[in-house]
Amino acid sequence: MSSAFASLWAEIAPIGLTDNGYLRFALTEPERVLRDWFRNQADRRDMTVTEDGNGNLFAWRGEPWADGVVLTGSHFDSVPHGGGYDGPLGIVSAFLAVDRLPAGRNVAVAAFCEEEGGRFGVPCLGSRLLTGAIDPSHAARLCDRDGVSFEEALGYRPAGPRRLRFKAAVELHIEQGRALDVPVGVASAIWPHGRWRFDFRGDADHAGTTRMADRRDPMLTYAYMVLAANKEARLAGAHATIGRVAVEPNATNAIPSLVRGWLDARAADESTLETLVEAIVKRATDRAGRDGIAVSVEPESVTAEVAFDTALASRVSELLGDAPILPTGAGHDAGVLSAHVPTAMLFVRNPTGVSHSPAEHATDDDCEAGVEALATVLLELT
Ligand code: HGY
Ligand code: MN
Ligand code: MN
Repeated sequence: MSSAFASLWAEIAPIGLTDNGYLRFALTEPERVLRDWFRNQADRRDMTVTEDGNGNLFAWRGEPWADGVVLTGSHFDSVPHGGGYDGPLGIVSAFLAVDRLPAGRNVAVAAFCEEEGGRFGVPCLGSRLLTGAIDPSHAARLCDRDGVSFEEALGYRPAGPRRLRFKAAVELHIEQGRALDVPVGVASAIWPHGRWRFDFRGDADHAGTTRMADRRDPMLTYAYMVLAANKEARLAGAHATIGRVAVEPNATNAIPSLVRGWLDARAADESTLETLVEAIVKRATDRAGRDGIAVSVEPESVTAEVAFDTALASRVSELLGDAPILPTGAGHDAGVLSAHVPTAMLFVRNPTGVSHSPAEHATDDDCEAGVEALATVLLELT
């Protein structure tokens, strides 16, 4: 007999599934179908659904936005061709945990908008708007690869912050490293991290007729930056990734005029991160000088280290039979909320640790254990 988790999970598993992982960009068709699914789940539980004017959805047990409600939930959006658990697991688990709470325990389930920053470039966009961590007019103007702005996709100007009167917040999320070898863990911290856009500009020219000595080819300087970032990160015991690049004119037989690469850099502490990014920028700039290339660096989003409420984390760990408490290098909406509301995170074991990939997976048993743990924590906190 399939578990309560497996049958509810099966309802959303096909939504946004491609032949290579999930494509669930914020406010696109698949995510809108997931939002409808969310509203249907809330209706089945007599929960009131509200939007906050920032693209975030909330299902409320009791009075919406009342004092003392405990918030749970996560996000629906995925990285392009990502896994199915990162985000949705926290929302499915939240509805199942609510089913296990006696009446009168007032909780809210959230579906935060654009957590991955995969479409509009700034991660946790919805929770940053809700908490005032980003200016609504700046957010409104963020555009996707097709030039559609967040305001156009939302259908209105984002409302911006509102006073948060939650008693506490708990986000359940699949673990994304290889550090958890029991079904459920508790988060201690989120590494500081950020995204920096490097623009390398050179001279467009003919691939066939331009002598090598006469070229100002930004692709070379870009390639150097990629190698330098990798080297500097290894030396610093930190993480640096360039997973996204854009080339103009992007033609096989044309030397590019512009190569744009996005650096994702993360480290266990602020000073290591700062030193890492400075080293990468310096090496790229020095090399650009030698190559006759112009380079500009734009920080697109920088997220400070999050240290979750230690008393709450230990209380939750104890409640869950001394579940391990561990940090993560992944950003989360819970990290944004933690500056405003006592916040905890529960991790569900990811046997391979692989994430942001179609190979991301958690077992039904561990997901069931996650639901049980979330219900226990919500019962205690409410
Ligand atoms: O990139 C991250 O850390 C998260 O998956 N948004
Ligand atoms: Mn993610
Ligand atoms: Mn996530």
